[in-house]
Amino acid sequence: MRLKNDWTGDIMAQEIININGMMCDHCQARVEKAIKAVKGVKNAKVDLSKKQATVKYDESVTDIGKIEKAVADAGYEVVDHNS
Ligand SMILES: [Cu+2]
Repeated sequence: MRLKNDWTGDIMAQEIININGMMCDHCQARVEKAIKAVKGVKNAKVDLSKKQATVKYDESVTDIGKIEKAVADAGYEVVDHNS
């Protein structure tokens, strides 16, 4: 999904990533921190009950593969993502 910012003209990509292995608030915070640490990510929100991360990022800087790798490197399993 593409989001255009009418004020700046920036186009952000938004993806929802389905993640397995998050058990508690600690896991949620860890995944969110890992995603936000990826250069080009503008925002990340992790929903523990839905097992999903909603990520907004600049496609000219990063891509979904790098973001998913960051989740995996933090110790969690990426199931898939919805464009
Ligand atoms: Cu946990």
